[in-house]
Amino acid sequence: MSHAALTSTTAFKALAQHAPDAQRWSMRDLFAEDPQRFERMSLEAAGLFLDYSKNRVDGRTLELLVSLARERGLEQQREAMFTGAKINNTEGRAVLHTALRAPRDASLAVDGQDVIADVHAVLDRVRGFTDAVRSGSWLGHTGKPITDVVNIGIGGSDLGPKMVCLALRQYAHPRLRMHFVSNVDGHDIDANLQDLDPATTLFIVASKTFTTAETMMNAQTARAWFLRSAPEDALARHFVAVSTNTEAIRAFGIDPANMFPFWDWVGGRYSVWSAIGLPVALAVGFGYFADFLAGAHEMDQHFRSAPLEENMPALLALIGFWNRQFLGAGSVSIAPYHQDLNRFPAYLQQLDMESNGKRVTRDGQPVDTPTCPVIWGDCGTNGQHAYFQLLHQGTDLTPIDFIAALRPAHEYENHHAALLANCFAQSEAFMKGKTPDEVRADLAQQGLDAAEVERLVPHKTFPGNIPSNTILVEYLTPHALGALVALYEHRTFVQGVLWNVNSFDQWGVELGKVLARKIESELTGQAQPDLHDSSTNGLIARAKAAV
Ligand code: G6Q
Repeated sequence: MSHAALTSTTAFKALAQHAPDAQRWSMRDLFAEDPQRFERMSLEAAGLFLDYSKNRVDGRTLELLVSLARERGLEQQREAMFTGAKINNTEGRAVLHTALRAPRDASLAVDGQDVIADVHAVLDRVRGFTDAVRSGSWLGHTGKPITDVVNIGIGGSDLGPKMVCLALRQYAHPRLRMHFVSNVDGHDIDANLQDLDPATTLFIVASKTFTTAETMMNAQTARAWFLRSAPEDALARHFVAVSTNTEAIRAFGIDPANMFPFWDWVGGRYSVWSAIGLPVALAVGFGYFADFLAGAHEMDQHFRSAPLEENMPALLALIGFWNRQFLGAGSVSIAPYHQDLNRFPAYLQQLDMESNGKRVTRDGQPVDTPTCPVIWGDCGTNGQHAYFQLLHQGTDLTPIDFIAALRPAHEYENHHAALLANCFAQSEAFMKGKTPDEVRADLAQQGLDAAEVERLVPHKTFPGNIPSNTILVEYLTPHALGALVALYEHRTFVQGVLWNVNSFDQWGVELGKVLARKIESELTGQAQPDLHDSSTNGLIARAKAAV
């Protein structure tokens, strides 16, 4: 395993030598030269299909990338993660989101504790509780079943359950409406509580640390809102908590019987598989939640055992790395051609940017290449009518991940054909572009005179050669979604190994948790304004004058 600077590894040097040629390749030519390219550069795993043929790579590029992964110790580090080694070396923690979806008969000890038994004990409690709420046997304090569930959490305690509840809305319980409050901005909780009846509302306070200021403030506000119309002893029927911090939950006044624990070896952004997924299990039922876990587990097994040359997360990661390091792609656009995946880009944004948005290696040395690109995106076809312009003709190279389901969960077949046609047409257009001669031929056919044709040619030319991956599922089932999320988790892991960064800490996010405290006390008058810079002083003064 190499801890050498990335650029000094043998495989990186070989890639750097190979790159100038590869940078000149046109994907049109690569396809023309190899009729088998699609067969060669696509694969199936855990019910997902990945086409990575529309990338500026050939067999040699992939070979060199796989060599780099080996030289960086990917296989050993993968095994270290799966077996509970403390690979989160700045927090001294194991990284075991994979254990959250391991079957009951698996076994894994961390610090002498059987984590699989712990995981399934909590899952059994999740099943019991969610069955009761869904069946209507869990009653609010006036004897009515729950109709509305409000998850209060932020970051990893919000983005996962929210994304999955939206993605699986087809499976949702007809009586239960799900709400998510994350922002400390009172407009968020205000909008969410607008039409709710406290007597039929269940609050989930979700916080790994149970100290996060936004979540604590929203939870206190929800508690006060609830107690306006209910007695204290009704809280136990309406407030549950998910956390690793039992003491703090008790101090908040939540019944210990209503606590769903998880563990410090689950990172926030990797926690949807734990009791943080409680809103998902409530919405779709424990059976489908278990399918979601099973889909992820199938991807885990593929990732853990498939040779790197045929390993879907590894290939996705290696190609992303190639695009970043050697084609200069500073961002990646995620384009789900599925409306129910509309929160997926935001979810991936946290997963990837919080994990690999790092500038020092695991040993504290400055990295010697760029690391995580910016991840962003929105649903196709909406993006096509907005920012796709920049992707087609802007000055930066932005690779795209297309994600689609072959079959819809609705009956409007004509819509689905139109959707898929757009998805495939875009990936083709990004690859092929449109040459000046093709533009000329088009315009001439429309009867434009020669001068007008030449005036328009530069504007209507598309460089193409823009890399993309296409990921297909048959239906967007809980199983497929689990596999899809795990695919991206492992992609992030592999890239972290290549860059030799700790993908499992988040000191930049921790900073945000303390920064605001001082100014908040100045704003609310508890502390005398300190001397900040003139801008910050001026902004505080304006806010105080407006109160
Ligand atoms: C995730 C991050 C971060 C975290 C939130 C909420 O990996 O650490 O997004 O999830 O800051 O933290 P709590 O769950 O502790 O409230």
